[in-house]
Formats: sequence, structure tokens, C-alpha cells
Amino acid sequence: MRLLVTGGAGFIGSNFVRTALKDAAHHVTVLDAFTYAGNRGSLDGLPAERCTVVEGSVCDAGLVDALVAAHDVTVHFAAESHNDNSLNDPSPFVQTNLVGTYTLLEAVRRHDHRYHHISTDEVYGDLELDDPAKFTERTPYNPSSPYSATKAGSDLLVRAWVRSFGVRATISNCSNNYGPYQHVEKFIPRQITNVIDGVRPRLYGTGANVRDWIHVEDHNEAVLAIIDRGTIGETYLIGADGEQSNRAVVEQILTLMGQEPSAYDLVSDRPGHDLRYAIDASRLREELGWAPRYPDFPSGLAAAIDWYVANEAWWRPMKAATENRYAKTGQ
Ligand code: NAD
Ligand code: TDX
Repeated sequence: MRLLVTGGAGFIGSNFVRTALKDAAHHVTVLDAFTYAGNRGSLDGLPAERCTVVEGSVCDAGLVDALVAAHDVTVHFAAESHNDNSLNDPSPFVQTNLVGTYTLLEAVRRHDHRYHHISTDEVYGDLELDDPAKFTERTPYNPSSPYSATKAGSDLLVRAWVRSFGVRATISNCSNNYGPYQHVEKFIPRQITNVIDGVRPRLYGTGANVRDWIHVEDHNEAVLAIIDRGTIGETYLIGADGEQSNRAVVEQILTLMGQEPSAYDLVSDRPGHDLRYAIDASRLREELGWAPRYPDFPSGLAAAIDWYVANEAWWRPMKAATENRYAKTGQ
């Protein structure tokens, strides 16, 4: 199978390429614009004869058309992905997440091509902390931030292209990922690398907000299952029952790294900060037989800490610029 992977130099995309290439029958082309979030080092050591990297944007219609025509399946990871950045400047989010998805869908339509769309649980808005409910495939869309609004819009474009043009697409909405090669702007890598640098972790608001954590490999195994045996036109929610408050995550990081669990600072809250996300992945489990291989968050977190300790050469070049951006908002 010839796979076109957009955003394949980012966190989840690069892990996906690594997992997909374990199958010797897979050839991968990465299409990535190498924004601040794209990193060639995340693709080091992959078999060059089965992995090609193209630098370019998903908004480039000519390039996208030619690449789609030359592949069997496109998996669309490319996005502006960070909520805090979307609050400072929404413009690249509108371009890449909306115009980029539109550009891909038009190429997919012309070439009757199999397309899988990667999205997020944030399209559903948030849940109350004490609400027993979780998001399902039937939860109404209610995004809160410019990031989640553009992701919601991109999902709706896919649904419309399926219904109106018969495009062969599936969508997955996943909860918060963690694991190797995640940018240090994101919560878990930021706090781990802060502790390595002797800086206290920084919690927004009171730290009570809850995220539903899943290991990136479990997300990507689910994506491969959907491409292999998912029903065209359907949406699948991906999650591994990994709800944790941000405060609990920071306390675990501090303890695992030999610090006092209370050695963190509370900083100003994210505007519009979603309270809680939680995924009901019953459909994925029951219809496609998927189950997470890393269901134990504490041991997955310990492995992630080990990875950042061992791979300082990968993250060090981006750390200072990231913290300079946070310094501007006092976070
Ligand atoms: P990331 O920011 O680490 O990577 C994004 C990649 O896309 C980068 O390599 C970047 O260079 C590339 N890119 C950006 N604009 C581009 C453009 N115009 N053309 C081509 N490439 C471009 O993001 P991530 O965390 O790996 O997220 C990947 C996808 O998964 C996104 O669609 C995101 O919405 C979704 N998602 C992420 C999470 C999470 O927890 N990180 C959870 C659910 C869904
Ligand atoms: O320093 C911090 N302190 C803090 O308390 C940072 C960076 C974050 N936080 C909080 C905000 C969130 O409640 O931690 C939580 C996680 O923050 P992020 O890593 O920014 O993730 P989130 O906003 O939840 O979005 C992530 O999951 C869904 C991804 O970035 C999205 O791409 C994905 O769609």
C-alpha cells in the first residue's frame, strides 16, 4: 500500500510513519511544510527505500493533486495543533486546518481516492468535571477555541464531501496523546523538560482540568485498523479511558523525577479553557476489535520521561524559543 502521510514530520504523524513502516508492504510519502512543529530528526533511521519526504504545504493544490494521484491512501495529520498558539494568532489555523483540508478533499474527489481524516475530541467542546457522560460519535459539535473550531470545520467538510460527492473517507477523533517526539510546547513534554532544566512545572488555573490521555502508538494502531476495516463515511472515537487532572499529571511527573509532588506553580488560566474531555471508544473496540496496548498511564508516563531524558538532542533546540513564547503571556 502506498500511503501519503500529511504532517508526517510532526508528533503523531512521525510516530505513525514509524508504525506503518513495520509492515514491509507499506511505502510512505510524507508531505510536510516543516513549520516550527515539523522536525526531520523525528524521521531519522527509517528505511529510505520505503520512505520519501516531500517539503510542501497541504494548501498547494498542484502538489497535493500530483501526490494524491500517485498513492492509494492519504492519512491527513497536518495541522496547526496548539490551542495556546491559536489564541495568539488564529490565521495559520484557518489556512492549514480549513483550506488545507479543502484542498486535499478536492484532490481526493478528482482521483476517487481513499482518505482518512485525523481529528480531535475537542470538536465536542467540554464536559463538567462531575458529569458521568463521555463523548460519543453522536455528541453535537461545540468547539471552544480557534484551534478546535477549525478542526470541527475540517471534519464537517469531510462529512459534506462524503455525502455530496461520495468521497471514500473515514474520520477519527482522538483524545490527548503523549509519547516520544511530542513538541515541548505541549503539557507533558513541557513539564518534563522544565524539571530537567530545574524549572518548576506550570499549571494553568487551579490544575483541576481533566484530559483523557492515550499513548500515541495506541492512537496510531487504531488509525491503521480504521484504514484497514473501518466503514466508509463513518466517524470513530479513539480513547483509552485515561482521564487525569492536570494537577495529578504534574504530581506524577514530579514524583517520578525525584522531586516533591507539590513543587509546581499555578499561573494564569488559558482563556476559554475546556474543563474536561472524556472518550467513549466502544464503537472502535466492538466493531474493529481495537484495544490499547498501553492502558496503564503511570508506566506510559514513566517511559515518556525516560525518552525525554535520553533524547535531549532532539528537544533542546526548540526549548528556549518555546519558553520565550510562553513568557509573553506570563504562562
Ligand atoms: P504537530 O503540531 O506535532 O504536527 C503537525 C505537523 O503538520 C508538523 O510536522 C507541521 O510541520 C505540519 N504542518 C503544519 N502546517 C502544514 C501545512 N500547511 N502543510 C503541510 N504540513 C503542515 O501536531 P500533532 O500533535 O502531531 O497532531 C497531528 C494531528 O492530530 C492534528 O491534525 C491534530 O489536530 C490531531 N490530534 C492531535 C492530538 C494531540 O494530542 N496531539 C489529539 C487528537 C488529534
Ligand atoms: O504549561 C501548561 N500548563 C497547563 O496547565 C500547558 C502547556 C498546558 N496546560 C494544560 C492545558 C490543558 O488543560 O494542560 C492541558 C493539556 O494542554 P495541551 O498539551 O496544550 O493540550 P490540549 O489543549 O488539551 O490539546 C491537545 O489535545 C487535543 C492537543 O494539543 C491538541 O492538538 C489535541 O487536539
